[in-house]
Amino acid sequence: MIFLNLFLINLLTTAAEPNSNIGFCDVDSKNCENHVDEANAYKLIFYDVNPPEGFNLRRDVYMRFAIMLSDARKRGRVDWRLVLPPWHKLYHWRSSSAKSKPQPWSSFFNIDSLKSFVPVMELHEVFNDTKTKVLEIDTLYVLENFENPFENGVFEEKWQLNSDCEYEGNYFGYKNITAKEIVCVKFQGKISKLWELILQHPTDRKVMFAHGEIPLHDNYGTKTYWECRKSMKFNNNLVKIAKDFISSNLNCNADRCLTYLSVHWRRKDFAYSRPNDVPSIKSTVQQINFAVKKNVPGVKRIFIASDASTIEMKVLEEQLNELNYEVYSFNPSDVLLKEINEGGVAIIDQIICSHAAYFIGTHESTFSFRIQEEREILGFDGNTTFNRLCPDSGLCEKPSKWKIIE
Ligand SMILES: Nc1nc2c(ncn2[C@@H]2O[C@H](COP(=O)(O)OP(=O)(O)O)[C@@H](O)[C@H]2O)c(=O)[nH]1
Ligand SMILES: [Mg+2]
Repeated sequence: MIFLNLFLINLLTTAAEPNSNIGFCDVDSKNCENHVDEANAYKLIFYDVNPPEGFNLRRDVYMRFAIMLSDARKRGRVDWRLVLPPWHKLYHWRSSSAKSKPQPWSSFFNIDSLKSFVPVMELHEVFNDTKTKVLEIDTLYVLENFENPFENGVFEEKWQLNSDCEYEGNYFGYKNITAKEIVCVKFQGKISKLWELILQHPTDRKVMFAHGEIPLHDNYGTKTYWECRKSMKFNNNLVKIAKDFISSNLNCNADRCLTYLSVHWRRKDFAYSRPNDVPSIKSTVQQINFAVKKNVPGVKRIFIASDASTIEMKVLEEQLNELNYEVYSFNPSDVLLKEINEGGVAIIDQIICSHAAYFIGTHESTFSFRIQEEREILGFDGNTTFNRLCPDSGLCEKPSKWKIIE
């Protein structure tokens, strides 16, 4: 057994053929450390998402890849690891405190918990393991949509190689990542279909997909979906800051609080691009007041999570104060903002919304969807969760209820 282990270790280090001069470690070199490194021992899947997409759609794209890998492992394909794409200059992170350096997933999530679902690696771990300053992807697949997804009136799952195109991304903000081969592929359908592409180049060990948001979930809302979702626990530091806020401002130390109602009031691009989905300030106040009276009478504290401007927030707060509500929002000090950045603040907003007695979200906002999922995990009654702000007039479709499956 010991012999077999040594043999395997030897095989793996030999395969790496490192040479200290070029950043690798040469087999004959005295400087060569004799250890198995994960990045060389396993095949790696990297992915990237369309730059304008926000944090919460990116969380869903992660789940698609994580579930694809988990399903493949169940079928015996165990030699792949998923590399977590660093968070780099997201469109919504605009403040001067937003770090220009790509952020690892550990800034926001509990990596051990992610790993409990599927083997993932941070990109910096790949660099640590390869002991080189340059990372070369074997094949980078640039995914593109078909012009007409419903050709002949049907949505057919398919892919098609498309010559002549370029990768317009920036490798997560890293200058030292390249690809040996770039292949453009028109793609539509389930994410497990990506294996068909991967198997086109069976010797590849590092494969990347640009526009990882194009492939769809194989199945949405299944038991595996929820297992994956539950493993996406937040970073402990952010959880602690949120719980301290709830305890000291919202008078609750339980998981399911009775003391406040929370609202995700999405503004910015939603306020001007979806005027038929989001209400005016006046109507927002009326809807909050109505929801309290009907569902949680006696509650006086309202927590507002929002990307609204300071002016809009002030007007909303004043109007709620006039109805005798106490209004809370999470406003970090400059020092804390520098430490946790806007991504951390958004997560703290989500955690605080998740624990409220009653939640009202914004229609079709993935930020609100993630809060609803968190509340399902916490065991809230669905009636307190799947609620939305309605437009000032016209139709107000009820949110779909995505109930947890244990
Ligand atoms: N702190 C904070 N940020 C928000 C809030 N709502 C939206 N944002 C920011 O705006 C982004 C919205 O993009 P995304 O996560 O894709 O959600 P969606 O656009 O609402 O579906 C978030 O990631 C945040 O950066 C909020 O209530 N609080
Ligand atoms: Mg978005």
